[in-house]
Amino acid sequence: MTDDRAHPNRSRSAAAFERAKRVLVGGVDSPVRTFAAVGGEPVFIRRAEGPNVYDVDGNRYVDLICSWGATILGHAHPAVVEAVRRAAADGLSFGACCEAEAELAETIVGAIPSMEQVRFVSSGTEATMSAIRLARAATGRSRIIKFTGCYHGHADCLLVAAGSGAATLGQPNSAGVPKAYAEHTLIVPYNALEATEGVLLAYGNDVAAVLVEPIAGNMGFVPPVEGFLAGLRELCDRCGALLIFDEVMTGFRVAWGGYQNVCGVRPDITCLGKVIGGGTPVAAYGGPRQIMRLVSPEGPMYQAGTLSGNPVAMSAGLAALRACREVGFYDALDAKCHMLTQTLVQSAARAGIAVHAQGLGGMFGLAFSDRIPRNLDDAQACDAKRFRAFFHAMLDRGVLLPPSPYEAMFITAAHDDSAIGHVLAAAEEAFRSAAA
Ligand code: HOZ
Repeated sequence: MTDDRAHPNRSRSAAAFERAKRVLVGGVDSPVRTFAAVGGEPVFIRRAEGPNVYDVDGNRYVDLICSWGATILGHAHPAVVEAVRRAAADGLSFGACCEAEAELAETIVGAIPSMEQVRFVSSGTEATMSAIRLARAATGRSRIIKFTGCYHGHADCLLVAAGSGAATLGQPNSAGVPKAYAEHTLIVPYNALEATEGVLLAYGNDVAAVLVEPIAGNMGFVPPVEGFLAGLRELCDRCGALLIFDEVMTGFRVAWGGYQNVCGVRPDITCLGKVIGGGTPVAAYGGPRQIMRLVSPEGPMYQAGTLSGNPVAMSAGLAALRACREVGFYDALDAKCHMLTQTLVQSAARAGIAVHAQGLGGMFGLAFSDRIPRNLDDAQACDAKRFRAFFHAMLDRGVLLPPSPYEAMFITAAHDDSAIGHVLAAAEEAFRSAAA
């Protein structure tokens, strides 16, 4: 680690933040970008390439945010950039049908057996919001079950006991959500199958859907315990509720298709986002034809969007998935992730810090705790103060982590030995500094 990396100059970022704060709420367009949980001010990114982002002061960071998981090939991947360039030259938006929509949908349904049809939207929030509407349309029921600490975007009924920025900023139940909307959302701790059964039995006739992140990625990285997802499937079947997997983060991120291809549990509806857009604003929901035919124009459930299926975004998504489909892509990513997480744990132990790291594919979490987190209570019991110290020590050494202990971290195919080596060398010093 060279000395010039310690205490880098970030004066232009500071000025950019001052300027932004005058006209943007809190200086940001999404609360997860503030440094509220770690202290200090956000770095402003000027450009990104491969595993790195460069701030407006010219500092380089190995990026472990990776657009919250969206960039799986690395930043500005030549194939994706070229696809975007070509598509853009033919027109940025039509608001009319284009062939790339069906092509991307074919790729998705070819990868995910539970999905026969897809509807593209522009954000994960739209995907989950629409999936719930669809479940309600399909069942004629109102209530949904969601798990504490899971985050499914910012639709009213989902901002209840929410993770991600809502947990980070202490706003798990948002202001502005009418009580009547929130009342339709029943809350259960993540990984608590018995509690889910209790709630389903109590409200069974009125539960439209159980909505779950098959790996929770908004309270760190919390995998399902053995039998949890299969148990949810069985409970939903028993009670006539639909099972919705929010794979906005895990879809094409932890494995080709998503986590459902790993765990073998088939949801009724799947939500996707992030990777399927190759870094552009694309999300989707989908499922069997028999459920999807309820969506307008075939059915009575209305949902629409000017930029849905946008030609540039579809082309970016196609280029990204084409590269991910290469043989060995996810095995290589997973091996790298495994090596990274194991070495980080050893490094923390050398500094006398208890850290649990878990990951799959290109997604992982670091929990500053002496026990493996299984739910939000466990995540909240992690040492936030130590995470803060670690975050800044890493930032000063050229590694950009999500500025919250409640977020998952990501690597990409472009995180080569040199980038991973840089992260590990920085972490060796950062753990020591956080232990002090
Ligand atoms: N969903 C992402 C966090 N887990 C970040 C997107 C955002 O809220 O800006």
